Amino acid sequence: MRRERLTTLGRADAVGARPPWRPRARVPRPPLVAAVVVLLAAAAWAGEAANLVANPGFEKGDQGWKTRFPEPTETKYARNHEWVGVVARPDGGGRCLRFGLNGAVAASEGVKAVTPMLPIAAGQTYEFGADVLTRGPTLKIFLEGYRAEAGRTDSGADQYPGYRRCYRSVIHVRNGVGAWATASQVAKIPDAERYRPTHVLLKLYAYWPEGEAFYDNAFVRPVGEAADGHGGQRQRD
Ligand SMILES: [Ca+2]
Repeated sequence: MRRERLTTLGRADAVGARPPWRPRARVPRPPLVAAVVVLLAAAAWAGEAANLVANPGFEKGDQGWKTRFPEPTETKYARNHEWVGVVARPDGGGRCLRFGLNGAVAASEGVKAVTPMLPIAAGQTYEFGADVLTRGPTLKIFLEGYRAEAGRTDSGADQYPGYRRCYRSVIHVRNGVGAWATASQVAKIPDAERYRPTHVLLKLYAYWPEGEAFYDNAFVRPVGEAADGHGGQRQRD
């Protein structure tokens, strides 16, 4: 009895009959869905391509990140790399940067990881930041701007041969305590030529109090033509 009923229904479908509960006139969905999928894919591609930071999620370990500071002017950070590691994310899902700060380090120089020089375009506004998680230490994220300038030979302590530091924007991270959060800020890149950086560095930093802190998915990306931003300051040196 039951089998016969199912067979009958199947045959009805096969010849195109519609069950009464299915609306007859319906907007065809596949093209719409396809368009949305294409848009999402394009957005994902654009976002990934736009990030100036290489290895932003630490899936390649600390490749592309400076954690060792052997320069004579960086003696405070001579052991910096000992407090930095790339570990499995505490919540799973890939790897992340871990800072482990003891009391002495937390109370003095803190711990940092820095990108290489990232060339930026004039007339663009940039947003920067990272996913953050702290179990104690205070976090700060710096976007530091430099201009190529021949004759500069200083090295270490945020100085790089061939560059003059001319700009800095800081995120005083207040979220990410005990749970992952995203900290980000739009940097108002100066227009005046003297202060306009040709390159930026992203610096992830942690200090007092002691404990461990994590960074993942760091980014510096253009978000449009130069407009109102905040959080930046011109800097002389
Ligand atoms: Ca990651």
